Amino acid sequence: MNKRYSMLFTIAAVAVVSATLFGSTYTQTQISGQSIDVSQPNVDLMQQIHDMGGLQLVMPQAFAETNCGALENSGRNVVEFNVSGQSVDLPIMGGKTYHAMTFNQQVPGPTLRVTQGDVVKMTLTIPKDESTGHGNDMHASQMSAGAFDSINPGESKTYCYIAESAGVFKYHCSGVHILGMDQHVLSGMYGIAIVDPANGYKKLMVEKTSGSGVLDKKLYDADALEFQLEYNQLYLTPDGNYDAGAMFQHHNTATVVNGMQFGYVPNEVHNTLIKGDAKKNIFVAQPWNGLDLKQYQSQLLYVETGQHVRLFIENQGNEPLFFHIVGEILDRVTQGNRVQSGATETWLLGGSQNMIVDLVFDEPGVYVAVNHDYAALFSGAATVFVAGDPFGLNPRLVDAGVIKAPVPSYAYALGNPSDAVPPMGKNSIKHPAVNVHGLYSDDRAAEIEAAGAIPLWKVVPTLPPIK
Ligand SMILES: [Cu+2]
Repeated sequence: MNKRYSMLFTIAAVAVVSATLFGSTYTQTQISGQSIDVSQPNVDLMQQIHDMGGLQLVMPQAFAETNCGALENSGRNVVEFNVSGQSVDLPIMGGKTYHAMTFNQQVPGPTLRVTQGDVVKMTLTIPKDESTGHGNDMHASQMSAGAFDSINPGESKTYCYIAESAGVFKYHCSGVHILGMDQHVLSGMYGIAIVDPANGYKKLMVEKTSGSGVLDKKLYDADALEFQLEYNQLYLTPDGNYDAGAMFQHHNTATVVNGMQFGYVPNEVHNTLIKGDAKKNIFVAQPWNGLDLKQYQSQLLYVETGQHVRLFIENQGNEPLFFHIVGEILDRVTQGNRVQSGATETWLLGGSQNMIVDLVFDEPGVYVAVNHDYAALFSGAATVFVAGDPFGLNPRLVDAGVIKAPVPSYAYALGNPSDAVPPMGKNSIKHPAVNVHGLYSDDRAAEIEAAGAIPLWKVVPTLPPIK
């Protein structure tokens, strides 16, 4: 913040106003037409501006502090968010790896979840052996990446802000003094912060006509089963390095959802359950098929029919996202905390845009969430939701002892993938089980497992055979 004092502003009208912000004097300028050196604020200057008709500005408390000071002791709930900038090699479709840059050895980075009004205390640490510096820009913080700047290997930097506005917000590496930001973000250094509204989420009203054609309004409780989906692209050379030339031409190598192409499609377990043969693929693309792929084996997203489902969606990439779910209608689309649409088929998100989709899957079935741009869809943006028990597996799962009684979704038997499940928030329904899935390094996968997610590659071979 002190930088603001030392800058010579060419200003046009008026208002340099001092306000007391956390015990320090803060100066704000507006444009008017004369030069004032605000590095030397004094009473005469303030009086002069006041006489010119200066405006009284009240700065939002959300203004971030690079030295946490008063914000940390403001009496608000303080949520610590510690991330580490680390380059690691991670797999891509086709059996190769690429040189990923990550927060905490995972792509996307960990999701921060807070309630509107909380103070976020964010610390970025760069290990000594990391090959490059990194920066940070959290869009929820209302602080520019330039103010955070970047830090070098072996260093750590903390800042605090109040999560003032509800919604979904991107965070990302800002490169080294902003340079290389594209490379760092498109190589994996991105994530989201979910800021729950202070008063919680709203109930969901779904209007449909019943069989007789009568308008049927159904109100669902605000509590919902939640998922997070982050869309991005990879621009890679054949040896797995970032290809800036390809990026400038918007010529991507892959479209990824939560870091992986086709990360949420059936795998050999589903093939076995449905076709009785692990090798008989039941979906057009099953690239991550096999228990030997451990945390990278594709997993499906399971929901119950008639359940309020909430999706937090961020376009982290360079290309538009035409979000559509085949066979479904998006019952409500919210951006920030304002409803944008209801009963809509597809919603468009540009780069660094987000939305919250609320919907209810009425009928048992398989529903594919896609980027309705065919290039994106066919290069990775197909995400399969399974609602209810469309394959009639309940009796067989009960017979085999996998579950004790019929269940309303396969999540009770197989769990939902950890990288698609955000941290619990104000109106979250707990998932019946969570399995280890994601573009995690082995070390990170072990941490996710230690936190309670089930490693299916270890558990599935121990299950009794399902006939
Ligand atoms: Cu970086």
